Amino acid sequence: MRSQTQLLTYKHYFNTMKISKIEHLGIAVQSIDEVLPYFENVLGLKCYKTEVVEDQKVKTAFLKVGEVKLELLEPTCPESTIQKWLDKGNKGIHHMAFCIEDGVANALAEVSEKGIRLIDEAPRKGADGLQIAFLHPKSTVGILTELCEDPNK
Ligand code: CMX
Repeated sequence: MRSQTQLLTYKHYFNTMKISKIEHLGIAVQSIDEVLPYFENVLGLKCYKTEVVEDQKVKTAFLKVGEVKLELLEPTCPESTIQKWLDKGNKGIHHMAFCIEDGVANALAEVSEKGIRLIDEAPRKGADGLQIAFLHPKSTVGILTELCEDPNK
């Protein structure tokens, strides 16, 4: 395990992943139906898709703000990581997702070398047809971070 000082310098690394944009902000909610009127009727955004991601135990709803998506996350069972997070009294923004130009697999190899703790060792299928991988918030300044890649681009 690397020390905090080593983690904070990264001086001898020349390469960094190429982030093209924020892909989405993940927002944890107990009920999509209950919060959707706020996003649609107050903020004037439009939900364009809902999808259940079985292996993540979540139902998702997507809205767009310009190029950036908001991903509402509703737990589908008590064992869902989203339900556990809500049960601890948290709510609101749960994670931040970046679009990686040069591939999630490359980025994982690179950040792992830098001592960042991975939740996913390899890209896997996420919502909205993306390949995704999560980095642990304990090594990403407290922000649960998702790396995303559109396999069709
Ligand atoms: N943001 C910041 N910190 C978080 C966090 C979050 N969203 N979720 C958990 N943590 C922190 C906790 O506060 C805890 O800190 P302390 O040890 O200081 O108390 C630490 O991380 C560990 O949390 P935990 O509740 O003990 O452990 P969990 O078993 O819940 O696992 C995590 C946490 C991040 C590994 C897990 O939630 C995970 O794997 N997340 C990634 C997958 C995910 O979020 N899927 C749903 C989204 C679906 C999608 O977008 O496709």
